[in-house]
Amino acid sequence: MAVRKGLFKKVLIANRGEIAVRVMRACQELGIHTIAVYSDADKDAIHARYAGEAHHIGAAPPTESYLNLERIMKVARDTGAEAIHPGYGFLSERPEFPEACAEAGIAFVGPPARAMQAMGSKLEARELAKSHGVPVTPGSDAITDLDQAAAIAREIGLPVIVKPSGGGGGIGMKVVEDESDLVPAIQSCSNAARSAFGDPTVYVEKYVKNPRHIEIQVICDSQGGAVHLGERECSIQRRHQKIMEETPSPAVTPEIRQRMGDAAIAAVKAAGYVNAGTVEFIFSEGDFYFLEVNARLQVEHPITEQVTGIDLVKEQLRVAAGLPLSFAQEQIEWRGHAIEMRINAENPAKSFIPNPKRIQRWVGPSGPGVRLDSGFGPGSDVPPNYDSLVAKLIVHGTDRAEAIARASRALREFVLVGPATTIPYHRAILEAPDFRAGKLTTHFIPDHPELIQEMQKYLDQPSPMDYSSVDLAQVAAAAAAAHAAASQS
Ligand code: MV4
Repeated sequence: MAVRKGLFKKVLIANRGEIAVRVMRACQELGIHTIAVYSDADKDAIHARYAGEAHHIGAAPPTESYLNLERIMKVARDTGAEAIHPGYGFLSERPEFPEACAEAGIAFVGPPARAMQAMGSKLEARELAKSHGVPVTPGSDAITDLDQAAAIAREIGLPVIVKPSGGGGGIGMKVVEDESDLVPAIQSCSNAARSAFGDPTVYVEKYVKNPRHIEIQVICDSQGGAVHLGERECSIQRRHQKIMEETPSPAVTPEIRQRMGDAAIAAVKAAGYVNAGTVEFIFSEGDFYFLEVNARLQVEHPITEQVTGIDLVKEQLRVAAGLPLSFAQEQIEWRGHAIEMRINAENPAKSFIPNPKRIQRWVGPSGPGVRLDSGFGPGSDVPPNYDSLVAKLIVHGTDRAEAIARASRALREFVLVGPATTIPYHRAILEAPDFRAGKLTTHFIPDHPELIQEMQKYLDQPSPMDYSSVDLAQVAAAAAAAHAAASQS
């Protein structure tokens, strides 16, 4: 990487929605000129209006716009962008992106292509981690022989989980309880892996039952500096989509945090990683096992920012410019407790089916310890072409009890009329005794089907912040009707 004297003056943000706005907010504060890109579906989007300049890159389908590397690179070259921030999703973890940037002499605000490549292969990442002393579950190399697979599974001991090497996020994974199910599981996983990732390679791991999903935030500079910023508890997820995250984890002690943090740093350093990244672990009965590395800034990064006071996007921009991190490990202090709730335009009562609609009324929650990251507002259209995240509500309190109370308070204030959303579902989670007791596993959502019923009582409760109608009962009825209509359609 070329050594620079200071920060960038012009940055292109190759993304949309809340994360594009989040990155531009950091740029705005740093005096960096921002360049947005947008699709047909996002002509009036906030991210395009927020930027110093905005350029149309194509039609609404992602493949014709936010996934079109050539178009994005052309805008970057034409506008003289010195750096590109990829956000998350879209092209953010494609090694071709940092490669194209290197070729164009533009800094990529993310890891080098070779580190990204290494982390993209889950088997390679696992081997790298293992060889650097990071705990992994007992497992196999790439399965090449179906007859050998049975012997391997017997050696590891059932249950096992069959995983694709080509990509993470739970796609194609199969849990095997009976030996007779092993070969079909390998074939099914391999087929899914081939079509999703273009790589049929699979491997087998000992299956850890009812684990927590806990991840460590790391950031590395190009001078060898590497720090961890503690954990995020991400067990509350549905079909591998996180719904609510918190930090610290109710299960992690300072001693465990230190061991997980050291392991996470060892894993990313082994890969020559630079920039912000996340090391995922499964956690069970006090033990943790490496899963994979997410080579990007994640959706849930704000809870880490709230408890550490560190702006991860500003640090990303520093390290991408060749500057050292602005702080050392010893300077990091974790203060209080933070929770993020993903507010999706989805109907929880109907298997969380997306419900993209125009936002008719919107009053964001505010007050002490409340942060709202969104790329939408009153009058915004939520397009059907992209994911259904409309806002992230992040609360911070002195301890977990205050954070929970603050989360409930903020959700009560939030006026979001138009699409059905996950707001009432979050209110139900916050009241659940298991949640309050910190009893969390990756099966929390399927284990608590009653939350859908519990959510109903919030549908006809008006927000005290909704002044758009004199008749609050009428406002409540409109919100309930919107949910009811979404349930029928
Ligand atoms: C596992 C596991 C249990 N044992 N590996 C899923 C996504 C990817 N990041 C890794 N995942 C898991 N790997 C072993 N050896 C549990 C998960 C897992 C999970 C599994 C089923 C349903 C939901 C899950 C949520 C998080 C992690």
